[in-house]
Amino acid sequence: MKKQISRRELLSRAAAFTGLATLGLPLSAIPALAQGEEVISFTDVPERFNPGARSDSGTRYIDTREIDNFITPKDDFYIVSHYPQPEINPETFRLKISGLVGKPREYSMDDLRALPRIERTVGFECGGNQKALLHGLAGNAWWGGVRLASLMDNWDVRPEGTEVVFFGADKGEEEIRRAQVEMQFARSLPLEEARRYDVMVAFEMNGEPLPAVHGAPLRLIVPGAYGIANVKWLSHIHIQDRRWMGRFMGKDYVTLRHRDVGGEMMWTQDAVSGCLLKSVIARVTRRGNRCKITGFALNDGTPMESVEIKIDDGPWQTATIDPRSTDYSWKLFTYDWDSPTKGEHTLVSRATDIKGNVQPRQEDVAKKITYWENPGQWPRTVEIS
Ligand SMILES: Nc1nc2c(c(=O)[nH]1)N[C@H]1C(S)=C(S)[C@@H](COP(=O)(O)O)O[C@H]1N2
Ligand SMILES: [Mo]
Repeated sequence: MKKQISRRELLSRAAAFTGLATLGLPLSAIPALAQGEEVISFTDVPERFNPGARSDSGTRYIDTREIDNFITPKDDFYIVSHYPQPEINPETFRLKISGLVGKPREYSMDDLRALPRIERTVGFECGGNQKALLHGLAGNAWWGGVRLASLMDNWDVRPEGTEVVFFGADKGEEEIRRAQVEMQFARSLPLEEARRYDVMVAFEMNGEPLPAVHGAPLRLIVPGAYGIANVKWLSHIHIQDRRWMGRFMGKDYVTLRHRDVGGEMMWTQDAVSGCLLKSVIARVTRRGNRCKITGFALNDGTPMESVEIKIDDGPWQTATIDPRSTDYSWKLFTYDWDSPTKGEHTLVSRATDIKGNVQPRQEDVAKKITYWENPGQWPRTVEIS
């Protein structure tokens, strides 16, 4: 697949694909190409790449080659749901609080909406994001809701309460040591992490009510974490004295890697939690003799120092980070590539945070067996005609 895509072709494709033309929706969801600008094709796109469609398991990824918005439109945002989507009536819905608290309690949606509202731009990716999907399990949205710490202030959490468990209303059958049990989606956070200033229970996405598929009426947002932490259809919060060990903390979303533990190399298993420093080249456009390289970077919220681009065997060059970026948003970056020569080129990016952490090359990422967490530098190839 080495052809250049014209603006018209791209527009009609995008319209057909999202049904925007028929719905009469604003064109902002369509890649904004300036007059005379064209998209350059990557030559490394997997054959079975099928963005925008829901797979049998309900997963949907974006076409990162079409990223042109700082905020991902809610209808485009990627979807990962491990159990069937629960039906929740927001009128009768109650968020239940239980466990090592002064006394159990409940909040209706009206109770939550009456509290001081906060808004945060938070981007995240699925811990299972990967090259085969062109890293399309990622997005950035503007979430509105209530700060979790201010809710917790009223719970009289007992001193033994050290872990906060978040249950989604979605359930599924799990086979554990040959027993069939029904389990609810759940994740937990240590108390101190749950009380972090930016952690929120969200009921709005991009200024509108949270869509059902993204967790309506309520979801947890843990800025700086992989997507798995952001429990959708949040219906119950339970305080206990130990970590939750369910499927999504103790079995799946667990990275088996070989790493240094006090001077000894060991195989270790860690729950996917804080987002590893990462950048991805997503899109290349061209106008006349000038190319523009665009991508996104994500991390745990440590301020980003730089994103750099390397073309073929050239030096690392500093890209421009979108000034709308916040610590917890994704960071879009662009780089002007003047007068590229004809032929195939390799482009790679690397992110550096202010603590001096540098995104590792693929070969320097600690050896791991499981496919979760893919922060290595990702060289991409394009054909300039
Ligand atoms: N209740 C519940 N929350 C969930 C999930 C789920 O299956 N059930 N999937 C998680 C995973 S793995 C990811 S990557 C994000 C995806 O959020 P999105 O579908 O809104 O993009 O939600 C997380 N929260
Ligand atoms: Mo995920």
